[in-house]
Amino acid sequence: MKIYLDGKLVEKEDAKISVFDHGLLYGDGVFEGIRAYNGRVFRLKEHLDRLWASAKTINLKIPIQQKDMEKAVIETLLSNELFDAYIRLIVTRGCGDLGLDPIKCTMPPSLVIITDTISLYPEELYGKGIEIITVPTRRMTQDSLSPNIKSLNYLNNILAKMEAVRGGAMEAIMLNSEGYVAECSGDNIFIVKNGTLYTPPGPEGALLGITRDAVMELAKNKLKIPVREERISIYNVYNADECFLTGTAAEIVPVVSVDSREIFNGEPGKVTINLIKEFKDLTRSTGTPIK
Ligand code: PXG
Repeated sequence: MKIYLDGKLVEKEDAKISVFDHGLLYGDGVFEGIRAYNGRVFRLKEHLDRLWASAKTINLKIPIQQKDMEKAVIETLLSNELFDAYIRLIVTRGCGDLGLDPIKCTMPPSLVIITDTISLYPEELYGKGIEIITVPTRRMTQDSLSPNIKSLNYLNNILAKMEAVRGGAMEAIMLNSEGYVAECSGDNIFIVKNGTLYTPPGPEGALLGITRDAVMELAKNKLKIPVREERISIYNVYNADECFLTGTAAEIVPVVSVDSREIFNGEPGKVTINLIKEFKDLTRSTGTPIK
C-alpha cells in the first residue's frame, strides 16, 4: 500500500511523522474523510473546500494549492489501484517544540493521504436499521471550539462513541449544551415528521456534512419533500415518523430505535429507503474521475 506523504508516494512502513509534530502532540491539524465510488471521487471539491475552511479557522496554511491536492488524491488512488475507496486526508501543524505555540513549528505542515478499502456497518443493518442511544458527553459548542472544524482532536466524538458502545449501541446521539440534538459521534442526524425532513443546523453543533448536503438536495429535488434545518429536541426524535444518520463512511443508515423508544413502527421508513436509493444512484454516477 502506498501512502502520500509530503509530495511523495511511500510504502506504508515508511510513512512516518515526527513525534514533535503538533498534530501528534496537541491534535493540532485538520482532516477529511472522502469516498470514491465506481472510479469517481464523490464531491472532492466540497471536501477540499471544507478542509481549507477548517485549516483557515485554525490559522493553518496548507502548503499546496487545492488543484494540486486534488491531483495528489487521484495519484494516490491510482498507485493503489483503488476505484472504490475511503480516502483520509490529513494536514498537521508541523514539527515544533514541546510548547503549544505553533509559531515554533519551523517545519511546514505535513500532508498525508491514506487510501484504503472501507468496512461499513454490516450490510443487513441497512435493511433492518440500527438502535442508537443518547450519551452523556455533550457536543462542544461554538463558544469554545467550533464543531464545524474537522480537527485532529476528535476526543469529544470518541468519548461519545465509547459511551454508545458501552451502552450496547452502534452510534451516539450527542446533545449540545442546551440539551438540543446536535449530531452523532461520526454522522449527522435527520428525522422525518409529517412529510418534512428536519436536521439540526450548524450552530446547534452539527458538522456541515457533505452527505448531509447531498441528502438535503435529493430530498428537495428528487423526492420533492420540504427540508428544514431546524433545532430539534430528543422528544422530536422519539416521536418522529422516521430517523436516519448520514456520513461519508456510513452513507445513509436507518435508525429504528432511540433510547429504547421505537421510531414509528420500528422499521426503516419510506423516505429513508428512497433516499438510500437516490444516494446510491448519485454516488455511482457523479464525481471526479480517477483516470
Ligand atoms: N459529524 C461528524 C462529527 C463527523 O465526523 C459527519 C458528521 C458526517 O460528515 P460527512 O461529510 O462525512 O457526511 C462526520 C464525518 C468514523 C469517522 O470512523 C466518521 C467521520 C470522520 C472520521 C471517522 O465513523 N465522519
